[in-house]
Parts: sequence; structure tokens; C-alpha cells
Amino acid sequence: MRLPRNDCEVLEVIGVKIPNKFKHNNGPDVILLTHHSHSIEQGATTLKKAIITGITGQDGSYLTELLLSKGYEVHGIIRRSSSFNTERLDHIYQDPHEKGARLHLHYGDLNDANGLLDVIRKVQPDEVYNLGAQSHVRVSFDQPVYTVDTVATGTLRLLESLRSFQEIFGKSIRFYQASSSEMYGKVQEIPQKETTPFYPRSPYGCAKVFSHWITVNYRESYNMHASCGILFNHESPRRGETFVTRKITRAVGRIKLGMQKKLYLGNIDSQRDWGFAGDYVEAMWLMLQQPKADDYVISTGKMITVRKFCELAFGHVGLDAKDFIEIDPRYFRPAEVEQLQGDASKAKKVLNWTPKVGVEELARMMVESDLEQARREKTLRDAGHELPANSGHDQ
Ligand code: NDP
Ligand code: GDR
Repeated sequence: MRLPRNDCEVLEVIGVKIPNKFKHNNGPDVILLTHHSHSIEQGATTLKKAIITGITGQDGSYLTELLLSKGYEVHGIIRRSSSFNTERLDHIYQDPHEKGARLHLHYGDLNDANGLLDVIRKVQPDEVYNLGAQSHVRVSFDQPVYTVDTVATGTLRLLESLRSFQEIFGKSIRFYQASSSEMYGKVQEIPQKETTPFYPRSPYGCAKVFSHWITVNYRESYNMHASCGILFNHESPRRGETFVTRKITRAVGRIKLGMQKKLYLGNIDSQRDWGFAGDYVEAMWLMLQQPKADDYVISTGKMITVRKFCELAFGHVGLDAKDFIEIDPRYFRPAEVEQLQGDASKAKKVLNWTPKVGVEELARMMVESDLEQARREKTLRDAGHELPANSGHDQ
């Protein structure tokens, strides 16, 4: 049944018979679904639609920019919060009342299966990118059950929603899973590639191993186009401030302007393969454009210590890192991942993907941005305004 509303929008009411295996106890045989069929067209081409979980995070914001630039209609799932949590999207936010707005936000949570299915039914996307996670490794030791519920079971909830949607509506949806180099943990070979065995070292790492394998399992069991990107650490000026690179570059900006004296860190001998988030979201998109779903390592292939990253960042503003760094054991982890170095040759061969930004350029970009942020803060402070105190939640 179709109830015309205006020229470009129709309200559809669809009767769907529920297969027995999906019926809740005493549930109805038939449900009526209503949704707005957006039929938005640009020229002759219908826009591709993508759903992103974790759209308010670092990667979510870069991926949204990329997809909008490619003409997609982007639907983000955001958690309800008592304060605004969409800061990273402010510069691309579009008022949904505006004609032609292509960015839409929906409340939802990876811990709420019904809500996920509801958004999928409403949007009927072509692609789903699962970036949502409690993504901090140190925090996952403090909140292991919550982390596993969001990262591992959350991925399963999303895959189940997609599977039942596909089975009922017959529309296949391409799926991207944000797998992580943390799955390699205590590394079994150097560098790590797609075939390297996993040995996770944190609740977060263990949860990511589950979400990785359950994605592979759904691909093989239900013929879903589901790919995993095994991404090594990637950073940017939008990186959360409790991850080590951003914690360092924030401190560099503030120390340079005399607003902070010391930088307290944990294990500065650990080594990471750091790339730029803007490069890495491109690889996510490329994976979903392939005829066949598969898994890919995404990395720069170069690894340096946290200590060396400090030297690069402080050196950029003419300071010596040694004069400012203190070690605080509270930032040590119960089990550490000492070194990670990826081999992205499969991504280069199949996706034609290579990183453009190296770690020196990355550190420079982040320091420049944080110097500017510190200047703004100093201007406010010098004018007698109060700055928000550091809440002490850094990790
Ligand atoms: P961020 O921590 O910046 O963003 C995480 C996002 O997940 C936020 O939007 C957050 O929302 C959302 N989120 C958290 N919990 C839930 C939940 N229960 N339901 C729905 N959404 C939730 O992470 P990144 O952008 O850096 O990373 C994106 C993904 O890639 C994550 O899955 C991460 O584990 C993975 N990854 C990241 C790497 C990196 O180096 N950045 C490397 C490898 C993998 P809110 O804003 O409300 O907190
Ligand atoms: P990681 O990133 O754990 O690799 O996970 P993080 O920046 O938190 O730590 C990197 C390394 O730096 C050491 N370190 C410190 N880390 C933090 N956060 N704070 C400190 O003060 C500090 N001092 C030293 C850590 O011990 C570690 O060895 C990130 C996340 O984005 C994950 O979601 C993602 O999956 C992986 O990268 C790949």
C-alpha cells in the first residue's frame, strides 16, 4: 500500500509475514512496517545509503566526510547523551529540515538490538560500517564486561539485525567491521599480516577477536558481503585526548605556551605503527567496493616507540621531550602490547591502497592543531575566563 505525501516522499506500509524462527513468543504472524521511502535522486542516479555506528568518533567523522564527498546519503547511529557528543561532526552537520540534506543522525546503541534493527529497516542501507566501540585498551581492563558487550556482542547484534533484514526484505547489505591490530597482542611474527595468528592481551583485544571471527563466520554461513579491516593505530587532530599521541601533542601545545609543566606517561618503550585516520577510512570504503568480501591489514609498515613520537612532537616546537616527561605507573597496563608493525601488501595489491601521511607529518599536523587550540585557551584565560579543569580521567 502506498500513501502519497508529496512529490519526493512516500509513506509505505508493508505487510511482512514473519518466518517462525524469528517470531517472539506469542508474537504476531504478520507485522506492518511503515517507513519513509526517500527516493532521493541526483540526476539519474539513486544515492547510495550508508549507516555508520560510532559516527561521533574519530574515524566516524572522517568516514562521513569521505562518503558525503562521494555523494552518499549518510545515516549515523548516536548514543543519547545528557550533553552534546557530536562535536566532531559540527562542521559537516546539515539541518535535516533542509532540502537535500544527506547527513542524518538516529539514536541507537550497540547494546540495543531492537533499536539497531529499527534503524536498518528505516534506512534500508547499501552499506553498514561498524565503528562503534569502547575503544580504549586501558579502560577495557577497568570495564571488561561492558567493553565485551559493546565490542563483541554489539557486533553480533548488528550482524543478526542485518541477517534478519536481508532474509525478510531480500536486499543484501555490505558490511565493514573495524577489526584491530590489538588482536595480534603478543605478536607471533613481525610484521603482522592477515594470516598471523591472534594473541590478544586485553579485554578489548579479546572482544575484537570475537567480533572479527563472527564477521568471518556470517560471511561464510550466510553469504554476506562482510569485510574486516585490521587497522593499526591511526591518529589525527581529532583523536580522543586519552590516546597517547593526542595526549602528547595536547601537552606540547600547552607546555609551549606555558600552560602546563609536565607530561605524565606510562610505558614509553612500547612501539606502534602509527598512520593518519584520513588515509585509513579510504581503505574501509575501498573494501566494500570489491566484488568479493575479504579481510585486510591496513598499516604504514613503520614502527616507532612512544618515546620517539614524543621527541618528534616536542622537537617540532623546539623543545626537548626529556625535560618534560615523567613516568607515572598508573598508566601501565596489566598486560602490555609491546610492539605492532603491519604488512599491508595485500591492501596495496588488491585495493590499490597505500598510506599518504607518514608519522613525522602526522606528528607535525597534530602539534600544529593543538598549538592553535592552546592559543585559543590562553586567549580566554588571559581575558579572565575560566577554562574547564582537566577532569583527571586521562588514561
Ligand atoms: P573512538 O573511540 O574515537 O569512537 C568510538 C565511537 O563508538 C564513538 O562514536 C562512540 O560514541 C561510539 N560508541 C561507544 N560505545 C557505543 C555503543 N555502546 N553503541 C554505539 N556506539 C558506541 O574510536 P575510533 O574512531 O578511533 O575507532 C573506530 C573503530 O575502529 C572502533 O571500533 C575502534 O575500536 C576501531 N579501531 C580503531 C583504531 C584506531 O587506531 N583509532 C585501530 C583499530 C581499530 P560516543 O561519542 O557517544 O562515545
Ligand atoms: P592502543 O593506543 O592501546 O595501541 O590502542 P594508546 O594510544 O592508548 O596506547 C599506545 C601505547 O602507548 C602506551 N602509553 C600510553 N597510552 C595511553 N593511552 N596513555 C598514556 O599515558 C601512555 N603512556 C604510554 C600504551 O601503554 C600503549 O603501549 C589504540 C586504540 O585506538 C584501539 O581502539 C585500537 O584498536 C588500537 O589502537 C589499534
